[in-house]
Amino acid sequence: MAGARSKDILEWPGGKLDFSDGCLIMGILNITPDSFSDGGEFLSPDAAVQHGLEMAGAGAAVIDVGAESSRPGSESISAAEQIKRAVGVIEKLASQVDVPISIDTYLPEVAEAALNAGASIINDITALADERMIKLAAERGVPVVVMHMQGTPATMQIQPEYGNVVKEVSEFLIERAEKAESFGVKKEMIFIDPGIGFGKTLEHNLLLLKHIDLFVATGYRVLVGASRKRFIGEIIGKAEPGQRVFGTAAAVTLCASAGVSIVRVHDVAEMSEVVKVVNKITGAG
Ligand code: HH2
Repeated sequence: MAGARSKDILEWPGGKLDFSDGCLIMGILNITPDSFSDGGEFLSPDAAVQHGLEMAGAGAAVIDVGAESSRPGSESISAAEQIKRAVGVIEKLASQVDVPISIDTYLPEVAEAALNAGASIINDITALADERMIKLAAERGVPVVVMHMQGTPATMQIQPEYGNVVKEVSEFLIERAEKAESFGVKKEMIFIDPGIGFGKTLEHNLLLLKHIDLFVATGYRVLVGASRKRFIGEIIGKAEPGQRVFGTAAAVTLCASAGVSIVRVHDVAEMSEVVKVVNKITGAG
């Protein structure tokens, strides 16, 4: 029997994503000395490009390049330094892979340099707080990820508080998404992301994931980044991020079955298999 899904292809200048089979994988490429899980592993440009190629080969539909860690307690680094770390890697990667590359930054200067180097998606953990970022996304016609965070990475885990976390986060994301639309970003180019671990306690993260279907029901595509995060370690008693792969698989399964469009992960080969099986099950009939 043929699958129940219809064709669902997102195309823009410089890229294309095919959601017809369901959820897709975004592979994380951190060119940083201090990321919480893989800091320092891919700081050399050659190692970073190699890892990007491996992730594309292992099933990543998007490669997300980040040049600044946003782990709890991290400090920001300059646009010039981020550009120095990211641009050469993006240029090389873009010439060798046919999957789109996203740039994980909230600085318009970094996003623009990355787009000029061959990236074609903007992943903004500050939900387009800087209007120049919205204008850039509108001008270039590229997809944007609009992520929720309470506070800043330096302070966000000190004492996160919400009345109703699901309601507050989804209302915030809809407001930011609508603002982007008012600047000319097309609705189908906007991905909303509840920002797992960004100013959230364990309970907040659990509620956001439990009710992730409500985010899907907004009509915006949804992206979730739960990979190897601390809340998983708290549940399974694993302090080492690399030991949180099965815990990540549980969160990925839940997201993919709830209709999330993209999961952002470190373990691309493993999560590709997880998502393939979930997509087959949800698309059956
Ligand atoms: N999480 C991290 C970074 N960027 N972007 C989106 N859209 N959603 C996320 O959940 C998200 C993100 C943090 O994870 P990681 O990149 O592995 O670590 P670090 O920030 O320490 O580099």
